[in-house]
Amino acid sequence: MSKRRALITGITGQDGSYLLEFLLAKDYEVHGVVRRVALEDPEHRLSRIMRYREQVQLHPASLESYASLYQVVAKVLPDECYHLASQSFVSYSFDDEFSTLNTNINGTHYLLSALKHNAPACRVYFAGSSEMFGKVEEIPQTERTRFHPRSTYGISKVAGFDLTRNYREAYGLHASSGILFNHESPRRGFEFVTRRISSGVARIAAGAQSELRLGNLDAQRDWGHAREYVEAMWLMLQQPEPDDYVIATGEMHSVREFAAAAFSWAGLDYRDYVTADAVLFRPAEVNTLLGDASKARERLGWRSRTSFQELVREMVEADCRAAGVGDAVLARLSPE
Ligand code: G4F
Repeated sequence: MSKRRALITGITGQDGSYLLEFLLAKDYEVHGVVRRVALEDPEHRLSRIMRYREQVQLHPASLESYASLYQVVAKVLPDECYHLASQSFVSYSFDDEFSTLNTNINGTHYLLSALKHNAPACRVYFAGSSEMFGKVEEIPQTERTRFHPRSTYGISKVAGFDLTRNYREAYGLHASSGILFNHESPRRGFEFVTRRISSGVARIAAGAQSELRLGNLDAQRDWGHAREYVEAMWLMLQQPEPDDYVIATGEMHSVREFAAAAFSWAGLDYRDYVTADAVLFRPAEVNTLLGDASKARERLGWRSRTSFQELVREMVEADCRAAGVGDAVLARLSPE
């Protein structure tokens, strides 16, 4: 039997790299969409997937170009397509609203249309986001909670969600959206708050930095482990019918709690190092995100397994090792 063929956009990111590993372990033939510049600068831009370079086929294309996505889809003819690529940094969407909307909305639309024309039987996953709930209308949030996005990033994800549902209803595509709450790991980008904290702790523990400036310490998030969240994406596409699912841990912690836990794993008190910098506050904040993943648990058999403390520990340990901190700190961080 021939291998199942998967196409991943955003394959070089945190989620893309975990999904690539997961699908290779399931014996898929994996293809990825990357920017042309990534192929020219692999050491830097393909760092998360470099060790799988021989096992994956990469295709240059841009979310801004329908023709380029169309050609990749027509060439690969995937059985499953995971659309993870986007301008995903909420904070940046306040600086460049127009490109966030253009890239995220058009990119999703182009891909769905290319699939409709070339691979209508392909099963499609769209990376929705808890940011769509924004100014939350209820706590916790479920698949039935009304969206109230607070950034153009959130608006672009609501549009992508609606497009995905419309391609399902109008053209019969097996297209599902995951409403993923924040998911982190040692592969998280440095611009996101959890990695900013874990890498800051490591630099402070290594003596390379003495202060960590953060924005709103009181914002609360539902943080899970990215490795587990990509399993949920795959499970959605194995269902007989496409649908939308909240993926979350059901636990909420503040940025302050994350910082306190991260510093404490390194034997430090966050109050000695963290300062809140007004420049890093957002013009419209999302204060409270807490997901109820009951539907995913019941229908997909999925549940989050990594505790908050274990997630923080894993991230701080990875960054401390990379920063070359001393054995005394590493001994605190190693489970044995
Ligand atoms: O880590 P963040 O930048 O993630 P955010 O905005 O929640 O978005 C992430 O999760 C979404 C899912 O809900 C994804 F769709 C999205 O693509 C991305 O992965 O910020 C988390 C919170 C915010 O409230 C922010 O104001 O942390 C607060 N924060 C406080 N200080 C900070 C900082 N955020 C960043 N990035 N940097 C800070 O220094």
